[in-house]
Amino acid sequence: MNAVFVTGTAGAGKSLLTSRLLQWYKDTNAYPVSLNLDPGAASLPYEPDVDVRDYIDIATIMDSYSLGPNGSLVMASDMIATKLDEIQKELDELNPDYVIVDTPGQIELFAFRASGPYFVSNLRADSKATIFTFDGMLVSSPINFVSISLLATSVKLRLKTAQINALTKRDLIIDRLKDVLDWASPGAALEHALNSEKDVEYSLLSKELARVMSKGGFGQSMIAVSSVTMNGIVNLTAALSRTLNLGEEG
Ligand SMILES: Nc1nc2c(ncn2[C@@H]2O[C@H](COP(=O)(O)OP(=O)(O)O)[C@@H](O)[C@H]2O)c(=O)[nH]1
Ligand SMILES: [Mg+2]
Repeated sequence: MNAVFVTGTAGAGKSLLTSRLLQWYKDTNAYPVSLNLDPGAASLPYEPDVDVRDYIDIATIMDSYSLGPNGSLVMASDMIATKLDEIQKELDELNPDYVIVDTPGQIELFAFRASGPYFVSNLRADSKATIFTFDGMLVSSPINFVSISLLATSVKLRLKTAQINALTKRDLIIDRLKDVLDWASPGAALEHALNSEKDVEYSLLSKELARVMSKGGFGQSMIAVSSVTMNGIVNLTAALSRTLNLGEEG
């Protein structure tokens, strides 16, 4: 079983991408299953094969502990790790080629508290990879690009898995797709773009951060995908195969 964790900011397109990856693997005669790890998910664009909501119920938590919606989401996220054994058992019984893991809408509840990293490192799988989704709609300026790259780096530091950066909603950003992909590529495009930013202080800070991340090996490439047109999904799954195989060899 190969585990693919789909992470990213709320609304970046994690759940829809999860459904598309499932479909793509099914179409190529592999056996993928989905794992929904978002206890707060109201509706999902796929039918989860394994679902953390079967074990953690937000409404019950709200009632039992007199918590509001935010407090109960935090508590529910902290409980994810305690359900690892049950979830592992369900997955082992299904015995899939791939498990595509849709993570909680609020990235900080998953990546920056103890539960998410514990779950990722203790789930038993042959190989693991994380996809960090850059919301195409949010990457509207070079400075925004750097700030989301920082978040992606931060998630990598927390989850400690091989990570692939995916730029989502490419169908909505065709006019600036080339710019964004240039910023993500090795070379001087990002620095040039940041030089044109009006505010010198933020331009300098962003350039320094971009330089450090690039030196540290962050973001060698970015794969633009659309979960509406399916454009780029084949590139993303090819990158996943390479990453997952590397993990096996290493
Ligand atoms: N046009 C377009 N919309 C998308 C794409 N991916 C996601 N969306 C939309 O963006 C919204 C958030 O997507 P969702 O998968 O729920 O994001 P999540 O919060 O990261 O799970 C939904 O309305 C999706 O239909 C895409 O590639 N293209
Ligand atoms: Mg979602």
